[in-house]
Amino acid sequence: MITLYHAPQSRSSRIVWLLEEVGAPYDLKITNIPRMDGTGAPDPANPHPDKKVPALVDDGVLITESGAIVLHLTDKFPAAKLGPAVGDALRGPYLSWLFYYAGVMEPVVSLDFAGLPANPMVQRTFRSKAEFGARVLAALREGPYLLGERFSGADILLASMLQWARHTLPADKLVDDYLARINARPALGRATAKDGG
Ligand SMILES: N[C@@H](CCC(=O)N[C@@H](CS)C(=O)NCC(=O)O)C(=O)O
Repeated sequence: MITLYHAPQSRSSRIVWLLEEVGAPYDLKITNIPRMDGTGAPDPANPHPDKKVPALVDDGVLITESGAIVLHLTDKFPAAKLGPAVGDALRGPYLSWLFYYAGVMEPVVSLDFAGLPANPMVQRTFRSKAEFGARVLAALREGPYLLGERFSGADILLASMLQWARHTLPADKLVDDYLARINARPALGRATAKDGG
């Protein structure tokens, strides 16, 4: 049994979306978290070590971090074809996008949101929005998705960031069309309907 600890309109919303995409039965545990506006509080029932969401428990095993959860679910449900398997030529690009998203894009966007000034150490480690924007645009030019013809868990991570902060990528029709295409997915509609808590 899969249980998702989920706070509405948060990073766990994209995992609700992915669970709808894979079509697996799951239990949604609505979870309190501290919010930026000062509301909310850590939920003692949340098994996440930092009391964050998403936290996924699959057959008693806890998985945290959006990228890890996406990889776990796309591997576990291969029939959904949302994650190229080991041996598939797209596995490398798939892993690269998942880890680039988690290890570079989210930190850069967080620093940007925090209004921190550009810093040589940060630039050296992560580069900047300009570099990841160029990389995404190059992929979408081949498109229509990050892995070419194949929609994947990596698109769920990227699109969920864009749904919240479109300006993190360049103002380009390629990105707008990409987002519109993804926003029309029925699984996203079902997830959004469940996201109110
Ligand atoms: N890197 C983590 C970030 C998780 C995260 O920061 N989640 C936020 C919600 S969007 C949270 O639970 N915040 C509550 C807190 O900071 O205590 C992931 O992608 O899973």
